[in-house]
Amino acid sequence: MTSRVVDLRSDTITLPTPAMRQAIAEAELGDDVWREDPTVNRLEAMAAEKLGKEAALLTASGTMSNLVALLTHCQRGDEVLLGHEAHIFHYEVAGAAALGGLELRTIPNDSRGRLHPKDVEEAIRLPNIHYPRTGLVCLENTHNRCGGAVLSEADMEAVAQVAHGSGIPVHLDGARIFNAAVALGMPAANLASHADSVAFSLCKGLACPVGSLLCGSGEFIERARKYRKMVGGGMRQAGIIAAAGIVALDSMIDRLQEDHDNARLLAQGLAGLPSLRLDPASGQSNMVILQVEGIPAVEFQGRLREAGVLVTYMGGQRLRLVTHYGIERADIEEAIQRIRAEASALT
Ligand code: TLP
Repeated sequence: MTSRVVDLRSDTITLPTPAMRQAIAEAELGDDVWREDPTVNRLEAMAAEKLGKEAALLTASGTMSNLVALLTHCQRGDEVLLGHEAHIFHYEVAGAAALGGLELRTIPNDSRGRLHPKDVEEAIRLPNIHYPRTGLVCLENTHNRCGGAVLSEADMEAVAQVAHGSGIPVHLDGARIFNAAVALGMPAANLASHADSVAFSLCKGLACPVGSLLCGSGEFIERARKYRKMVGGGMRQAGIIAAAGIVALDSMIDRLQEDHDNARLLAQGLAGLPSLRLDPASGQSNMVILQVEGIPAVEFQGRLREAGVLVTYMGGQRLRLVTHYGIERADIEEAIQRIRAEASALT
């Protein structure tokens, strides 16, 4: 039995593997703004291939990939349609509004992270002197604030059909698209095929220290490259980052299944307690969301911290627990015991 702190705050806290550290040390480098970093070029080609797109662009973060995507798809004054629980809406500092002059218009996400195609259809602006232009529809898969919910290919296709039917492109915030692909047992390219651009993260379950890839058509990525430079994201010997990304794409994707197994175990271990309710998608990928009853969720979060389990506060009465590289089955068993003990003190 372990007595160490079980840190389930996020998969962003993962540390690079020994193979990544070695690849970083040995990476062949050049100036990537001049497109002369062979390691970056290799990673971008690999990412494009994995996602079934023509090209890819390495950026500093998921936030930067999403911002660059929005800037590239839209013009100032456009409206972007996205779910009310979207990461782009909640956690990206309104960059699209501040830097892109874009209006973010939310439509409801259901508890499984989905957008209803009918809601998307109704929100698309008709030509009218008073209206902004609808410039983009955004999806998120897996869905962070919906407890790691996995959108099926059909869910994505239904929304894409509506958007594309009105000539509107679709961007996928696929920070955890490989979690979705592993959960569904299908290539990530199948999911990506319903989006015109896809951003995915290297620094979450794939355990890289830094980085994200924006993928799309060759023409789109050419324009995105310019916007990346504009937001200060033209990095020089970025092969240092890309080297770890290559290791991740080669060897860290299938491992995500372990995180999903651990999340399912966690969800099962916490189910049925009178003072804790689980959001419906809990355990679908690498997350569990708890609704705390009886005391403020932040207070319960504090009690869990005292008991050696770190979790994230998600607003309202919700706490998020994320499984990731570095968390073993024994840690989950320990976390379940500690959380159950704290929860039973509430009743
Ligand atoms: N999510 C982080 C926090 O920002 C909340 C986390 O701990 O989960 N899209 C999605 C769906 C994300 O979950 C995140 C990060 C991002 C984009 C942004 O990625 P980074 O942190 O690399 O900018």
